[in-house]
Amino acid sequence: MCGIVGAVAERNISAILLEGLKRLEYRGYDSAGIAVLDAAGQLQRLRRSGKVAELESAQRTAELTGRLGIAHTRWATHGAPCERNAHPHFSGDDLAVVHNGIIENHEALRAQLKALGYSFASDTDTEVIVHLLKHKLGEFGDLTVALKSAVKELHGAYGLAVISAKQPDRLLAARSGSPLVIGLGLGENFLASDQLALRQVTDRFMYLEEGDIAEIRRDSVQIWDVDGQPVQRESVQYHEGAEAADKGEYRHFMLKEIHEQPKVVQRTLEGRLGDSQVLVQAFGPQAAELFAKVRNVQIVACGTSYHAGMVARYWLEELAGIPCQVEVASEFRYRKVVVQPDTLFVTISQSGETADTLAALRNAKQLGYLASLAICNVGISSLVRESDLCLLTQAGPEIGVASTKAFTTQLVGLMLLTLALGQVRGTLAAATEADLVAELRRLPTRLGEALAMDATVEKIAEHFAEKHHTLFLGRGAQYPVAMEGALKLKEISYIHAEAYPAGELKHGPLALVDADMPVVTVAPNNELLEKLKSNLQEVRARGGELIVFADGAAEMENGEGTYVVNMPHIHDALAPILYTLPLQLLSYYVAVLRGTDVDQPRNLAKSVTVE
Ligand code: HGA
Repeated sequence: MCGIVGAVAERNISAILLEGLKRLEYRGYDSAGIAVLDAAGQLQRLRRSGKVAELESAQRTAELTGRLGIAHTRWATHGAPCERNAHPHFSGDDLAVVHNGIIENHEALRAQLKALGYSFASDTDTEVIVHLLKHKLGEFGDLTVALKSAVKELHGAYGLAVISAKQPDRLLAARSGSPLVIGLGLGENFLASDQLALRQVTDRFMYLEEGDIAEIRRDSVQIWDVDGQPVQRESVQYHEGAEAADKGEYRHFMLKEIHEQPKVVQRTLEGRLGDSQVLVQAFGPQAAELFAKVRNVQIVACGTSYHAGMVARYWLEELAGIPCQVEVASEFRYRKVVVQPDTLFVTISQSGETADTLAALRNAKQLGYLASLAICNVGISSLVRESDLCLLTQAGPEIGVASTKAFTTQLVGLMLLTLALGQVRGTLAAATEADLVAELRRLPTRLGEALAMDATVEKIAEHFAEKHHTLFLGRGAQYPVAMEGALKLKEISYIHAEAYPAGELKHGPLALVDADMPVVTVAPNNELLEKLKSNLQEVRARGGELIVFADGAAEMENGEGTYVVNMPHIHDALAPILYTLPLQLLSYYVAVLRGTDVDQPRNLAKSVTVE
């Protein structure tokens, strides 16, 4: 969601801060701001509503320069997305703060601070932090000591960066519930909410942990843990992936990420497949022992990751014979859950910082689940750190807000889990596992074949450009694929799209079908095909236009109002992964035709780190 960048150096850091913001913009972007300490020792601030480009063009005129500074892209939670509410927030003219997260006791703090004479210039929860800090500074004199004391009074979630004109030698950071990473340079140091922002200046990073406070100077970094004890955090060096924030030859990150899927699926499989079996240790050293005890699976996730979980339910029950429940995290976390004995609690999240999913995991830990497992794309995330086991999806950084490669690699991870559980519990025949392992090895090639249909799908997109509503249909494990297809179309083209299990059509939604309501269907060649074909007849009989992605062997033909796209043949169990691709391409090309902001759709943000 929001992004933070900070720097303390001997050179002018304004351009570094702005470049960092651009790299973080995919996370949230209703306004942006920067504050630097200028040569005269004054804090200078520039803020703009809208995108970082607005701030950048303002900076061309204002020319803020300085060697110490902080910057922020905001995705509003408290107060409208306008310049007045954009970060950095100031107390007086010498103290500035940027904040990711939510301060839950902001109303009480605001009342206390007002009573102390502080006046507020914004409607944000964040502004209480800067005035509280100012107050503590008056009491303690030292900025670091003041911050340590101030955070004790904050309830909720925060990642903070702080600078003061009175102590211009340091950049301060505090983390609780919102990630922060220090970028280590030579004679200069940096701070960001995501290392991607800093790949332009360093490849050495130090991740802050929950409750940490850091004092970052040009030539030193000091960290205190949640108990106020000095700690050393390990530094890590990255060698590849710096190009991830670059669109390359593609017009949008989303298209680039769609086309990366054969490669990243290959990566997700690497080191996890034996000759004819899944390598159970890929889930961690204690996985085999734990998996042998599993009698149920509870999956919890949000958005696209929830759809991945829904597909996995079909797999777990059919292939591994394990009962499985799937629920959205925002519901699960507030429900009185009755836990079946020996249930494995599985979370799925691209970022591993999704607030609802993290909260669900934390609740689950009190409820007596057998163990927790995270399927996640970010190794150094809270979700991974707080789970007993994890499987990293290896999708690489995903910049497009609408998830694509994160979803398909999650599905691959969940298929590996299904096979591992079936293997360890003896519920999956060795021959079936060997068959599926061989199919998984062929999967990247099949995905490449599906993507070669790019131009065909682009043509079909023309049917949607003027439409306002669409239905997506699927049966069995293709129903969640239809849900994901509908979500993608909604997210980036703003066309209203609903997904139904095809058999439900006649129980209501058929009333909506007419010539203005295209119906998209995914139809692999499985035992549900004949039933699906009848459902499609029901649509044609009402004049509805049909777009069908079907296995070549399904023998479905183009006809009036029916457009069939023949898909490469694939093992039925892996069909949900393959059939996702044309639906991603379809929403992409519809969005391009409608001229929407594909990579940064309105009102949405990438990793949803607030409730
Ligand atoms: N609560 C702050 C920051 C919001 C945020 O972190 N969004 O992801 C605000 O509304 O400005």
